[in-house]
Amino acid sequence: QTVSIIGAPMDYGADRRGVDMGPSAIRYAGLADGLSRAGVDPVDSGDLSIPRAEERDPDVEQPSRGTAKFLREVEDVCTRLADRVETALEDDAFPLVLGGDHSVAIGSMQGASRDADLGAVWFDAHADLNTPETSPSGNVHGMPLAAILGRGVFEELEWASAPRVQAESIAYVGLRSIDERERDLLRDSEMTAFTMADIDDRGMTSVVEDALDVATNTTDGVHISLDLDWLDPRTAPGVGTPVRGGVTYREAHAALETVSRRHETDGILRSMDVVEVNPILDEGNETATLAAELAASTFGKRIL
Ligand code: DIR
Ligand code: MN
Ligand code: MN
Ligand code: MN
Repeated sequence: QTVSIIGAPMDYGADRRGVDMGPSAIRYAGLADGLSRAGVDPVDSGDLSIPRAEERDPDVEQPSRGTAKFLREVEDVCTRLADRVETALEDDAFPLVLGGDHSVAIGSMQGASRDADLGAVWFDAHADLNTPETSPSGNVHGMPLAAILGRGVFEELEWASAPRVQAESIAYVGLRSIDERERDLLRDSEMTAFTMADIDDRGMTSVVEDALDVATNTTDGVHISLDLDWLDPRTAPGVGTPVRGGVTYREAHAALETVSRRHETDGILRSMDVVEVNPILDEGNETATLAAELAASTFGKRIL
């Protein structure tokens, strides 16, 4: 299988600068080699060109309700990214998107769901379900699922919502930081949420099996969204919003090997993004290295 690596060096959606260097750092950490060793054929299709945030005004063109910084820039990047993802799929390649902050997932899921009903497994400390009205930060990286599902003011923004992604087909794994008003949105939604407590109780493998059942039920394929702040900050320090009590190194590999095994038997995967690696906050590129390893695990890298 060909894996098309698409860099989306965007940091409009997060407060901390530096996440735009994520694609370079993950490539430098040996992504392509790792994928080859896992048995797939990586083809690097380069980076989207993205103007620096300093050249832009974060406040222009706010949504009719609430705040979403750089929303117009996010729209521009995600629209181009969605086209790239769709093209990769049309060429029978698997789109692997490197972020960038998590708002890139709006573009990757848009593109991956144009010709398919898409489920998703969201590996993240955060729920990413704020709308511009509920967000305490105004940062779009805390909103991609609300955008895709057309919640709140996103309902009016056609570029953001993806009608072929249903809440019932989305499962979170590893949640541990949810904003107050975001919690209400999550409780009222049809999404399945596995928190860190579920992983403690049942073990990672069994939780991920259930998450995959949710994401494959009545869909044509699964999108994997991997936010590196899903991991414990001691293992993955290079992220903008670290939250203590996260997934361990071994749990993370177990999770993505579980995804890989299901893909080998049932061909479930359609697209993936790996986001929020911030080299400026990292220690010796270890978070980027982990991101590259976990991508390789997803495509079948095994110990034996
Ligand atoms: C927070 C942080 N919930 C927000 N979200 C993050 O700004 O909406 N998502 N860091 O990955
Ligand atoms: Mn996230
Ligand atoms: Mn098409
Ligand atoms: Mn997160």
